[in-house]
Amino acid sequence: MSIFYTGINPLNKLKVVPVFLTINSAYAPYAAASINSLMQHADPKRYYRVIVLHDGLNLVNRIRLRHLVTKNCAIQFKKMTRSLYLKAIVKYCMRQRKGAGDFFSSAVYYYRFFIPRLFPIYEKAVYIDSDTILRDDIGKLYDIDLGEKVVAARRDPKVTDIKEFRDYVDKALGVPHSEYVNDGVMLMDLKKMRKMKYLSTMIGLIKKYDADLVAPDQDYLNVILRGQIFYLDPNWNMEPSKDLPRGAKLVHFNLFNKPWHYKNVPCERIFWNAAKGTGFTGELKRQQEAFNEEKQKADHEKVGALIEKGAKLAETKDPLISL
Ligand SMILES: [Mn+2]
Repeated sequence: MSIFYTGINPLNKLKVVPVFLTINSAYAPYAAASINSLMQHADPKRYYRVIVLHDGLNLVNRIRLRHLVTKNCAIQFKKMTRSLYLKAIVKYCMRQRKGAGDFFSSAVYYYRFFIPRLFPIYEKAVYIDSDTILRDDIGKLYDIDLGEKVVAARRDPKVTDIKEFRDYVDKALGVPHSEYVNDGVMLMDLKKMRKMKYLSTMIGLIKKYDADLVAPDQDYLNVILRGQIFYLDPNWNMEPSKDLPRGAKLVHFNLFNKPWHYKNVPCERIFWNAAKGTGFTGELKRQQEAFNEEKQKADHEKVGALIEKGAKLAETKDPLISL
């Protein structure tokens, strides 16, 4: 545990709502906005513990994030140690990075699957990407009863909407696209994930197939947990849109149109309001200004390349990975 762990420590750990984010230094400003929004919507009668898994977040950023603590929301940092599993993932990512147009070649994406192992004190936890903004109390997500299921997540709208991704999921993963979920917002039953050895199963697939995939961490999840997923109300993982429904509980700035890169994108006000008071606004504004035409072009090309990759991988006769 970091010496910068602060805040409440209620006696009954089960009464705490544990919320995990996984970041590197580059994600710190977005994570700050996300954490800030979480705290703004927290129920004053409950306790929350935000746990940030990172790969060596610098001291300054840890201090800045720690400043966000409130009376009933603690922040804790946990640096990922180089276990054999993590080494296998880092190596896999290095090989993937050589493929052009890859969004998902960072080991940070896989940290969420270490949570069950690293935190045996928790039976259940919420995971959120750092490109999310809360509009409602995350404790309500934590309270959802998973029944027999292992995780709760929403059907991935990018897969529903984009034909190339639908074909990719059906053919390359062998998962019906209507069942495929986004892993950017999840309620995880950590006890069940420990019991089924989720992490070592995933590492096994990585080692066995060394597959070049469109969204590897998420693709493995969908293959490993097929049939064991609770379908979350889409309001808990909404795409930004001009007319965001009133019931939206969380906005996820997934893949394109990040408000810290582009002006005049849907839900940008929601993002900038959440960033207010975090101490990161200046940095975020500068990032947006620096995101010139050249960078925008490269960003669009990356998205195009990802869709193309999906189309190409969908040409396979057999799934690229299977249990
Ligand atoms: Mn995301």
